[in-house]
Amino acid sequence: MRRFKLIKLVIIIILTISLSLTGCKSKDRSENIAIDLEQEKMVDLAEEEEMGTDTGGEVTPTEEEAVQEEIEEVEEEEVVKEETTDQAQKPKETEPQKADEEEVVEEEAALLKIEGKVGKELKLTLKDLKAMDDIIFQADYYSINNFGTTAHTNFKGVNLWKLLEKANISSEAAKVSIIATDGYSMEFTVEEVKRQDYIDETDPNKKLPMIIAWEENGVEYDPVEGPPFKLIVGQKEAGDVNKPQWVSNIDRIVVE
Ligand SMILES: Nc1nc2c(c(=O)[nH]1)N[C@H]1C(S)=C(S)[C@@H](COP(=O)(O)O)O[C@H]1N2
Ligand SMILES: [Mo]
Repeated sequence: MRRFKLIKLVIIIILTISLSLTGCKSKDRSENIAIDLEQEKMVDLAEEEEMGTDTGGEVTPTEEEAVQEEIEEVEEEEVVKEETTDQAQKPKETEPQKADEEEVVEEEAALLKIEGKVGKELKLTLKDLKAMDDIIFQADYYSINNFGTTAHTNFKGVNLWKLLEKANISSEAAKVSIIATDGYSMEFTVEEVKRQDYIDETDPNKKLPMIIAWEENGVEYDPVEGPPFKLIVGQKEAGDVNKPQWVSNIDRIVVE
């Protein structure tokens, strides 16, 4: 009887090793399940034999056959399981991939939209903006935020008023809203957008337009973080807290 148990133990060990070595390298989970299942079966088998007719320590051909049958059953189940998990996993694997691709496409196509009271509504890519040599503007803008933090930041972009002229802004237009993808928005009067003399209170010689920037301190915005367009405004007068007006990740400009 002891010998018989030893043989069964050896068979279980061999089976466990051989199963863990075969075929299911990329399917760790189904492999483990298959091994658990197999071990359960072997335990069942051992229990049955323990309770049933004792053959006196000899492994009879019938018992060997039974063991072999169990092995084959387990292996078959394993294959079926692998197939079903394959089928179940494939759509799960491809769907997020598709979503990623769509995201990439959206990023590539990040468009600055100009809508409302304009002769021609525009949908501009970063490339389109960069090609507008005649209205590109670069300068250091001074900023003050709500906490009183001040800074000078260099921006490169296009002159917003000249961009709206390219879109044939209507003479009836009164307001311009700059709307970001996160819902943040700023509204200006057409007169405010027209101004080309915003100031840097630390440098009385500067006259600054409102711009749509794509580059900050020599670094372009990362399109992964949103549309790479940011509204920059100088100060109206000394002490003007202008930084909250700088709208990041602009989705569209609406003229009303
Ligand atoms: N899209 C978007 N732009 C935004 C904001 C925002 O929440 N969303 N916050 C504004 C405020 S209140 C400030 S002070 C500045 C902060 O700019 P920073 O994040 O570059 O410091 O961004 C402004 N632009
Ligand atoms: Mo802010």
